[in-house]
Amino acid sequence: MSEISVTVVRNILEAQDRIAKSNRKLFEDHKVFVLNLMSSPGAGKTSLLERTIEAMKSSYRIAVIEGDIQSQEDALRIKRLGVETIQINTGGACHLDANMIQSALEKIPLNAYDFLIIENVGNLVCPAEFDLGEHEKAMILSVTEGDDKPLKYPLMFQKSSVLLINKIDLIPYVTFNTERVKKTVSELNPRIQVLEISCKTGEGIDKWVEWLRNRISLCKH
Ligand SMILES: Nc1nc2c(ncn2[C@@H]2O[C@H](COP(=O)(O)OP(=O)(O)O)[C@@H](O)[C@H]2O)c(=O)[nH]1
Ligand SMILES: [Mg+2]
Repeated sequence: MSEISVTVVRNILEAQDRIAKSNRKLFEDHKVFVLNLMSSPGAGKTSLLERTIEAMKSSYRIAVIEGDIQSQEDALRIKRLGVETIQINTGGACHLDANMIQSALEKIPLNAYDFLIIENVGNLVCPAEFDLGEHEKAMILSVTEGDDKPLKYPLMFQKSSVLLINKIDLIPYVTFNTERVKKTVSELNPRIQVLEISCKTGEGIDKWVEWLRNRISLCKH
């Protein structure tokens, strides 16, 4: 890479950091708890949003930003639950960035919400590298992806506050060593909390909702 292109890349990254800081200030000023939900495609992000919204929408004012390379599929699934949803199509980019969130925020009156969930683009690598201004990052690893993923893709596990091991209803049919994942992940990130869930049966969702309730309430003070 030439010196000029290195400088341009650095300027772009610094601009993204500034925008992330300004998003974070906006969220704090409005006392809205913001979660960045990440995983590989198909791990269960939208399914978890559906479960979460069903469990929490009577007590909290929730808005959702859906990130996808293309299509409105996920936004349509969430809108069906009666929740304000903004779809961002990245048009090829494999992750959301702070600038895209800032543009989406023009359509979301933050003072009308307690909780904003951002479903990032399905990808186990790039989303972890970009600060959106969120309070917390959470990630899903589903049991069909294999128990070696924390070793292969450590960054997302290091950056997340919570790891949700999803699709535990499928454990009898796949080779997945939950203890191995927990051990690797706690070595990569000692502060990470691991929750075992099934979006299909609803198992473990109560603990996840409890974690969210605590975080939302911390944001209000
Ligand atoms: N068996 C099982 N299937 C699940 C579970 N959670 C999600 N799925 C399925 O996994 C597929 C991908 O889910 P989706 O929520 O769209 O994943 P996303 O791409 O991460 O948003 C869908 O067919 C879901 O029905 C689960 O806990 N158990
Ligand atoms: Mg989805």
